[in-house]
Parts: sequence; structure tokens; C-alpha cells
Amino acid sequence: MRNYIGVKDLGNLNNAVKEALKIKGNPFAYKHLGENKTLLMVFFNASLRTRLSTQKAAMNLGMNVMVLDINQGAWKLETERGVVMDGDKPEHMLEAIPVMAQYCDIIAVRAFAQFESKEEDYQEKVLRQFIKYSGKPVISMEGSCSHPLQALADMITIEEFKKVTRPKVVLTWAPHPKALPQAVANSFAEFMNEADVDFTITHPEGYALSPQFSGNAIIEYDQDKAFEGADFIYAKNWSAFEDPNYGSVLSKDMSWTVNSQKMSLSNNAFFMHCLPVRRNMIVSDEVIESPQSIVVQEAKNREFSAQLVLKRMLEAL
Ligand code: SN0
Repeated sequence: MRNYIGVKDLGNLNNAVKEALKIKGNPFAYKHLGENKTLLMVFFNASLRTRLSTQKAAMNLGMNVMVLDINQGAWKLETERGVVMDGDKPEHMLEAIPVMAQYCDIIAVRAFAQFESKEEDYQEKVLRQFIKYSGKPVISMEGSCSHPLQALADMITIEEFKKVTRPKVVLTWAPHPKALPQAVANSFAEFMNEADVDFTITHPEGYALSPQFSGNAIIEYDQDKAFEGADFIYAKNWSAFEDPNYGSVLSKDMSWTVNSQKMSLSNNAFFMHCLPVRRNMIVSDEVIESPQSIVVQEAKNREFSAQLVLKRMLEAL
């Protein structure tokens, strides 16, 4: 594998999930692969799970790991060419990226949506610049419109917990105080469209995701109706995608919070969320603390989604 930006980079999704579960069964079996190889993780935004799970995955493979937090200790980076750099950004990405590439074999990057230009966000402008100017394999640790390491971990988790061959999976919007990217919801939808599941997305009107990601999902504006018969409830907030509201909060309707009464409409569904989660906005204390909540198991699988991607990249170096 050269780069990991979306589901297509995995080839056959079933095989990828099987391979990740095999790695989970024996995580240190490939320790020789990463000998004297270095992963550089570059963060433009905060992280807890991605930072720890990706580093752990690299260590399982015997790699060395370096972490750079742009905005905390590194020079602030200019991203636009042609700018007179007389402001607060001392370094340009056009030098910084090839320099970073000198010290590593694989680069993983987190760069959230800026919400300044939908076109730039949906072209994954920062990740594309890393691919173009580093000459190294690049992993998205959440770009501006997708989070494929999370979605692969979600896929692995559903495979482990499903009780029927073709479960009903529901992605539900839930309220949040701030404008969040569509990235997690986009990638989850992208992967579910490739998976053998019955997939519904429920959200208030005005929150349609990009059709490029929502694909063939059933769209249901009545959350209660969407929950009926669900085997998995995947909650997430996202800001509006459609123009002219791109990146805005249109609703904080607390009747969309996932609580016990709503879960009781489902088929005793498992509750999933990528975390971090705002309790009693997105999900009630009762639901996230219930035995049906599998958010921690889901986070554990971040290690194996990252390890699968790193393993395939190391094999192709
Ligand atoms: C990010 C998002 O894309 O929604 C990362 C999720 C893995 N979430 C946040 O930025 C949450 C911030 C907050 O204030 O709750």
C-alpha cells in the first residue's frame, strides 16, 4: 500500500478486516518488518486515541516513532504559495514537508477541516501536499473530509460483535455545542456502503452528508423510526455539509441525544462512538455506561486498523 486516505486504498475490505483480526490475534508476529524503519506522526490538531494507538501499532511492528505537534513547539506553517510571509508563520510547508521526509520512512498526518473552503477541505489539500512533497507513504490520521483509520476500526468492531450475517447499522447525528467536521461520519458511511450491512443514516433536515460518502444509504429524518430493529447505533455529530451552510451548526436539538428510551426501540443494539464524546449531549450516561456500549473495544481496534495499514506499507517499501 502506498498511501492510506480512504477505503479504496485497502482493496478488498473483507480481506482487510480478516487480516486486521489475524494481526489482533498475534500482534508481535511481524516485529521484524519495522526494524530500523521510522514512522513520523504529524499533528495539526489534538489527539488521544489516534496518537496512542498508531504509536502502539508501530511499536508492535518494531518501528521507531517520532511525534511532531505543529502549533506546540514546531514553527507555525504557511500553507499557501505566493504569500508574503510577514505574519505569524515563520516556515512554509513547501520546505517543512521535504525536510520532515528526510528523517522517516512513513508519515502519518492529522489535519482537520478548516471550514474556509469546502473545495479545499474535500480535496484533502494538506494530505495531498504531504503526498506530493514528501515522496513517502502518507497515512491519514483524520484529514479534512475523512477518517479512514477510525472507520476501519469500526468495521473490525462490527465484524467482532455482529450476531447476524447482515446486521442493521444506523449512523445517527446527535447534538454538539461546536461545529465539528464531517470526516468521521463520511468515512463510516463510506465503509458501511462497502460492507455487508443494512445501512441507514438519520439526521435532522439540512445535515445531508456529501453523496460521495453517503452513497446508497437509506436516509431517515425520523430518528425513532431509524432505530427500529437496529443492531448497531453509531452516534456522531457533524456540521452542515450543504451550501450555503457548510461548516455551520444548524441545530442543537437535544431530542436527538441517544438515551435509554431511544435504545429500547432498537434490537438491543450495541452503542458505538469514535470518542471523544460529550456526555448528555451526544449520549446519556446510562447508555454509554451500559453493557451494550462498546466504545472502549472500538478504541482498542484502532491499534489493529493502524497496524494493518503500517504492515501493508512496510511490506511495499
Ligand atoms: C473530532 C471530529 O472530527 O469530530 C475528532 C474525532 C475523532 N472531534 C472533535 O474535535 C471534538 C471536539 C469537541 O470539542 O468535542
